[in-house]
Amino acid sequence: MKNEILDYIAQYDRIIILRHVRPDPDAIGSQAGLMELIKWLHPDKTVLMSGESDPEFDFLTRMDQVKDEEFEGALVIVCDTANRERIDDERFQKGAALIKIDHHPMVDSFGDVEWVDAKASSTSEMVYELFDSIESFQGKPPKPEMARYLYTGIVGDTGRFRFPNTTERTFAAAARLVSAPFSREEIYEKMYMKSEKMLRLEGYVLSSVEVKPSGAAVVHLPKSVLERFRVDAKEAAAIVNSFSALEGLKAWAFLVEEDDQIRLRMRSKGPEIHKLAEKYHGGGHPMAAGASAFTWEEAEAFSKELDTLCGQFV
Ligand SMILES: [Mn+2]
Repeated sequence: MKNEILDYIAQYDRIIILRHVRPDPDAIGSQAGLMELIKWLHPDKTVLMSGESDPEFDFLTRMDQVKDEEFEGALVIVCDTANRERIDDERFQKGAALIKIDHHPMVDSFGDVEWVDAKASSTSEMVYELFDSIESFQGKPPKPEMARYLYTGIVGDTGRFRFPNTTERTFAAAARLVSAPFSREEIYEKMYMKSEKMLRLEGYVLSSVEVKPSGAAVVHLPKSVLERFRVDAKEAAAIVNSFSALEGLKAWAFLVEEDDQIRLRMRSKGPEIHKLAEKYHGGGHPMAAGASAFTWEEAEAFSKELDTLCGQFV
């Protein structure tokens, strides 16, 4: 599979790399890491990244402005995206060939080549392994920029090497990546330093959240609460992982009110939640998923279903 992908890359002069909407560190990390890898391997090729820019990741990299005609004859590679609907650039089919590289469980098959490895911690880990498979790079330290992107993606999707998706492969990748000089401190600071207001919000949520007998917990974060703590919807969603240690908890959701919808940020320690996410206009992993409700009634219906799902799980 890796060789097939490298063969495709060798055949095209222009390569456009995409990833999912509402990017996370692994989406950007795998996208930008793959770009650096291809540029290193083939300095003459044009490699572009497309997708909406997210200020949160400006410290990492920025997207290119890719013109429609640049898709013509190009190889398009989509990273970290299980289904076509979540690809952040609807022009993904305008290229001459399409490749998918992803670690989510297969939900939507697309592309001329699909490399899906649900056992990988992250797509960044897979891109690292693509790099590691290349003969001419054996024994060489990775390029610092590439290493920085891939390391960031792995750190993001493993919760700093704490989640059970962290394996020997993950540490093998990290071990070689950190042989390149880049600031790990900067990554941790940008991604995890919590401000005072975030700590206050976390305290508020932890003291008000109630774990139901089923093991489900739902945290309501309407605009009034966000305003009170002076955080935006994105910042509020960032503390969703702070709850895993609560007594008796099986699965939980943050209901975060945005301008046009209520985002349902779900996490689980047992019941598989991705199917429920799909039912509510979303998707994701069995233990981490995201969805949307468009009214509070719909959000309530979702909460009931989460409760039932947890109740059925033993
Ligand atoms: Mn990922």
